[in-house]
Amino acid sequence: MTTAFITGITGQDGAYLAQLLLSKGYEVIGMHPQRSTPNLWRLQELNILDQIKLVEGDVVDISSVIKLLEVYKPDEIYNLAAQSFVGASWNQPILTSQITGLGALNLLEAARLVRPDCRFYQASSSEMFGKIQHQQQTEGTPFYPRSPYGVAKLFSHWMTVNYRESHGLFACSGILFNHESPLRGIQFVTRKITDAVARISCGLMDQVQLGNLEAKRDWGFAGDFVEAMWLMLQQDQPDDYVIATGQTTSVQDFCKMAFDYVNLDWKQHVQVDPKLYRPAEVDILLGDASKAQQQLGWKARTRIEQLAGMMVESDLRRVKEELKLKKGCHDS
Ligand code: NDP
Ligand code: GDR
Repeated sequence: MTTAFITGITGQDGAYLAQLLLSKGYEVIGMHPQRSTPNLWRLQELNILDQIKLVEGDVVDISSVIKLLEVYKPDEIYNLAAQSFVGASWNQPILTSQITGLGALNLLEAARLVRPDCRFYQASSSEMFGKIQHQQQTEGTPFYPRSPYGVAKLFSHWMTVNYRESHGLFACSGILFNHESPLRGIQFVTRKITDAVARISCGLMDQVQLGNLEAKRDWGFAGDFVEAMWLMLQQDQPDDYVIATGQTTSVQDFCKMAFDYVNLDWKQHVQVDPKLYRPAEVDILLGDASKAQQQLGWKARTRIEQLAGMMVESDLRRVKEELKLKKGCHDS
């Protein structure tokens, strides 16, 4: 049985990747940081919690990682752990660099020391492109990160390349563009919008405050994107790949799609709050995943309209469930 070790198992991608690997017959060891209440709702929603071996460890603490690699001897390591919210990285640049930057180096170094023959995946990001220099970004586009998060990801990206080139580690960096799902964290703009759509449509609120509506992102579905992570580690040679849909959409157009889904006019319910603007913005991202298509046979399958609909449906279900529970409490 192949054993996979996933850091960030409790996050959006950790949950979908674990589901994929379990379906392929893997043993999945999922590492999560020590929390007074672990964040298990995603694994519960996918109904896979009891199939994963959950272990506590922190990417900032290399000794915890080394011990876990010694015990579980994984064949594949997926480093998904991060402080992943770009907006928060200006308030916590040092913590972000420790987790998102140095954390990846800890994993690489632990892998080199304990499991040098394993295959390693690093969750890199289109945020590394930042201030756009090519209309459509490929593996060859120069990087120009615009946030402490982007800078930290650039460090971990180059460390991954460096461990491959200096130590011969089978290390791949997946440069993934934004990917969303019903399991997306609520602070990210797509989920913030679809949650608001559900609450407004159920009469629980009337307005949602957003920042820059002009920003454009290449948004895909997380369920499609985790397949690319796995495919990278199944190749004969390690390499880096851009993973994207090849279509870009503004925040405003995403609002329109989500509100249209429940026949509401977004203009009546969206307010712009300048406090939500970022100190430096990534205006537009648009990826070219031709290399992944040619070498991995990977292509995004879910269109943005489908994704928006899937997320609104799921938030409507959650909000209605919440209302039912509240009503049950009042009645009893
Ligand atoms: P999430 O924010 O949903 O998940 C992050 C995970 O990291 C959580 O499980 C979190 O645990 C864990 N974590 C945080 N700090 C530590 C730590 N110190 N040690 C160990 N684990 C920690 O992110 P996503 O699932 O969306 O993304 C997965 C990875 O891919 C991240 O590295 C992200 O930066 C990167 N990425 C994501 C993209 C996207 O669009 N989703 C695009 C490109 C890259 P807890 O739940 O307890 O906080
Ligand atoms: P991003 O995602 O920064 O691209 O990082 P996010 O959804 O946070 O922002 C996307 C764009 O929307 C604009 N925006 C708002 N964003 C948030 N969060 N909240 C708002 O109210 C709001 N209004 C407008 C932002 O300014 C931005 O332009 C995500 C994360 O998953 C990273 O970890 C990952 O690396 C990148 O995607 C690729």
